[in-house]
Formats: sequence, C-alpha cells, structure tokens
Amino acid sequence: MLTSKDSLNSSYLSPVFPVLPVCSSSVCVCSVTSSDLQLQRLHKDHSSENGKDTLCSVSECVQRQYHFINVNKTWTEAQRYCRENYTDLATVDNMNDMNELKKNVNDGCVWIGLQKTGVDRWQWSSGDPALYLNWDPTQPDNGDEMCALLKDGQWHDFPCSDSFTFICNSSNNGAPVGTVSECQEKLKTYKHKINIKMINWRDAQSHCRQNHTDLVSVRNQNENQQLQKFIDDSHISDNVWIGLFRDSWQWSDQSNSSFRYWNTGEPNNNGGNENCTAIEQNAQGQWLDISCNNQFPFVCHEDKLILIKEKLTWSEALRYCRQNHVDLVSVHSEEIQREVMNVVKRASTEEVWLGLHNCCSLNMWIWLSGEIVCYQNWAPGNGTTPEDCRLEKRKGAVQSGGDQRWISLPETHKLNFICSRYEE
Ligand SMILES: [Ca+2]
Ligand SMILES: [Ca+2]
Repeated sequence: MLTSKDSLNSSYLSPVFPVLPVCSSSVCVCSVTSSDLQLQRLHKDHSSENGKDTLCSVSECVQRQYHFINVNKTWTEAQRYCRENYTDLATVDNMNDMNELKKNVNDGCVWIGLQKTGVDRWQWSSGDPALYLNWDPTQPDNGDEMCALLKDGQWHDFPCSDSFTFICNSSNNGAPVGTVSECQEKLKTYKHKINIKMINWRDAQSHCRQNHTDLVSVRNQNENQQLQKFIDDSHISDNVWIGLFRDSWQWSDQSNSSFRYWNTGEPNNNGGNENCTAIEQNAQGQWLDISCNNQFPFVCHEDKLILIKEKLTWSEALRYCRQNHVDLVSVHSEEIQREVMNVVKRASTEEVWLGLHNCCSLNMWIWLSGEIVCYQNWAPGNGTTPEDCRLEKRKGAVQSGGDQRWISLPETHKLNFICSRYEE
C-alpha cells in the first residue's frame, strides 16, 4: 500500500514514474490483460475551464438511476411494479439524490419507497450506520425522546423539539482530491463547526445540511473523544445536539438510508393510518406521510451495483462483470462503500470480490477504474503492509458481515462479487 512518498522512492520506479502519482490528475493503473497485469500509465485530464477539479466528487454523482412512472397506483402496486421492472421503489440517500429524483416528476403527490414499520431504530442523520453507541448508563430512558445529545462525553436521548446548541460536520464527503498524503491527511481530519444558536434537532439538521454537510456523526470511541475535546476547547454549553435520531421508517429495498426530507408538520399520521411516503412537487419535493391506499404516480430506482452470488476467482469475476455489466466495482469513496455495504449483506460467501488489485511491482493497491486507493476501509492488518506477491497475486475483497471492511486475498479464492453498471 502506498502510505507515503517514501514508498514510491525505490530506485526502480524512477524511470516509470518521474512524478508522484496523485489521486486525481495523473493516475497510474495496472491494466488487466488476460495473461497478466501489465503496468502502464494513463493520463487523465480532469481540469475544466475554471481550473477546478471536475472529478465526480461522489456526493454529486448519481447513485441510482431514477425512473418516473406516470401511472396512478397504490403504494403496494407501485412497489410491485418497480420490483418487476427495475430494482425497487425509490430510495433517497441524500439531497443530491433528492434533486436528481425531483427533476422529472409531475406536480402533485408521487410515491417513494419509504414505509412505516412500527419499530424504532437509532440512526445517524448522515446515513452512517449506527454501530457504535455511547449512551450514559441511565439512557436512553424515554420512548418519546427521539433525538440524541452529547453531555460530558456520553449520550442522552431528548425530545427533538427541545433547543440546544449543535455541531455540524463540515468535512467534505466527496472523494478527497490531492496527493495521496494530502488525501490521507484529509481523511484523518474531522472538521467540526459548532453553532451556538439554540434550536431544535430538526432545525439544526436543516442548518447543517444547508451550510455544511450534516449534523455530526460519532462512529467510534476515538471520534467521541475528539468531539468532546472540541466541545471542551470551545467552552460551549454542556448539552450539544449530535446527528443521532430514531424513527420507525424503512426503505422498501431494506437499505439503511436515514435521509429524511419531511415537510414542516409532517409526518403527522393524520387519521392514524398514514404509513407511506409521497413527495410533493409543489412543496419543493418535501415529503409527507399519507395513506398507502391513495393512487399516485411513482418513482422506481435501478441499482448501479449488482451482487453476483456465484463463486468465482477474481479473474473469472472480472470477466463476468465486463461481459454482462460494466466492471467489478471500484470503491473510491465512502458513498460507494455505503452502497457496497447495502448489497454485500446478501452475499453467500464471507468475503466478496471488489475491483481492487495489488500492483506487485509497485506494491500498491489500485482500483480497476484507474484510481489510487485514496478513500480507505481496510480491516486491521490488511492493505497497509507490503504484500508478498511473488508467489500469488493479491486482490481486494470486502467482508460481507461485521463492519464490512476490505481484506487482501489470493486471487484464486472463489467468492461472490459485485459488478458495477457505472460507466466510468
Ligand atoms: Ca433521556
Ligand atoms: Ca401526513
């Protein structure tokens, strides 16, 4: 794995790489041929007229392809139609998805795939999975307290309508751009923005989404300590909203997107049976809960990642994806990793091949899409130490269970794999 400039300074590299490869402007790939991996160098020009980098900063990429179906159906009929003809009724992961989805729909109400389950679940506003929880020992202690705040390093559930200061996460979710070491530095830095205005949780969420990225997520003990230190250093009040909330809504495709875009006053369960979600184009696409028996047009989505539950070697998997779809998936950002996590949990093998290969001569991990591994999600002990690749070539796979990190395996292992339909 490329960890620093030093790892590229080996003398045999100099003739091949006169300059240090960077994440976006000059990309080195190992091209895959039928017989072997051969090193070659590609130049990709990502500059635009204004000189800004135009590499798809992934939060701006279309995550899914949306299809508006202008036929009135009940929510359940619409779900059936989408599952037969596409992937499912539309899931929305973030504001970019929402803007994409809104583009082509009619005025009036339009079904999306969010349905009430009746069972509450704690979730991060940013969509990060809520695997790490750090409740105060007495918390959570109240069924009506649906939002969480940080107090003395521990979490408390509170009524979402109460007013507190809050912390936004302003780190850019897109693929970091710059040299590898800059990228790694960026990934380590969590830029918090504190807001001393005291407002309710929902307003704090809107404020963060409009001005920064989202309300802050706390994904492990280290982040919790960093955040508490940040609060202590800022000398603000004890109670600070974080991005944790719970609700009982679930997407039709079972994905764990916690993005919500309710209109003011919604969901209100008017009449007691509003168990489905529609967007209202004349309310800027904001959502309302409404009875599932209404007949509306609807939006389906088509996933761009497909889990193939065959057991193949890495090379066989690559051939399959290139013949039937586009390629083995390249996970060059946290956004794509989240999509991978959604599909990989249905796998029948413990690991699942990704389009990640080790350039033996460079001792460097590279995506099939041609990018150096900048965003990283390796399991401990994988990817970061030099591989002994002289005897067998190593490829990257993602764990289908646990925290779904990447591991390095000999390419002859037979695993499920994920094909991508993204045209790079
Ligand atoms: Ca409480
Ligand atoms: Ca309603």
